[in-house]
Amino acid sequence: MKLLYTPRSPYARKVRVVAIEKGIELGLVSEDLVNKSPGLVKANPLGKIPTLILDSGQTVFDSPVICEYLDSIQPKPALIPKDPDKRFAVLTLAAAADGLMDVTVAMFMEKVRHPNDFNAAFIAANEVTVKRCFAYFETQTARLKELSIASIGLAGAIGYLNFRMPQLWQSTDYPRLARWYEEFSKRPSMRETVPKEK
Ligand SMILES: N[C@@H](CCC(=O)N[C@@H](CS)C(=O)NCC(=O)O)C(=O)O
Repeated sequence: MKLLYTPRSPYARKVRVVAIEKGIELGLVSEDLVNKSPGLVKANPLGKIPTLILDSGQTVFDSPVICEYLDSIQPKPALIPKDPDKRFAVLTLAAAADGLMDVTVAMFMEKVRHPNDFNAAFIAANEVTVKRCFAYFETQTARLKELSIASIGLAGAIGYLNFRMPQLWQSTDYPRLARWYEEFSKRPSMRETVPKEK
């Protein structure tokens, strides 16, 4: 199994953490997202990472689907509960964590594309969303204590925000979330996948 990824992507980090926690070995193939490889665009018409290529040649994307695939081939530890109430609570929290990644990536890309004349109103609106998400996650720490697709996704989302825009992570405003994040970040799977540029 090969994972097309970049070492900075929070979506790819989520998949890598899931694989490490489950003891699944992934062959990592680092991709250039500016000059996309024929292998990437053949495997995924969207040209996005993470994309998983199975030994059979079948491809699986995007990151929530890859995580579900990994959870189905190696059920332990279970990261997506089966019980409907728990399942949709965890999946909803995971969707919020993915959304936090989306917002952070969008702000970062706006500043990369327009370093001198970025859309300040767009950035300000997204910063408000980031704060709203943190306030929401601050109320969800009891659920986050369990290792799940939601806790893994959120830790990766906060890690990415810290990597790109550390000034937005005002941990003193969210004491329970900050304590949870500090503890979660000690996991070997998190330490092994800390985002880096190359
Ligand atoms: N919803 C997707 C998002 C993946 C994504 O946006 N990946 C970025 C890198 S962090 C990417 O491939 N960007 C290249 C592009 O959009 O052309 C997922 O969860 O996998």
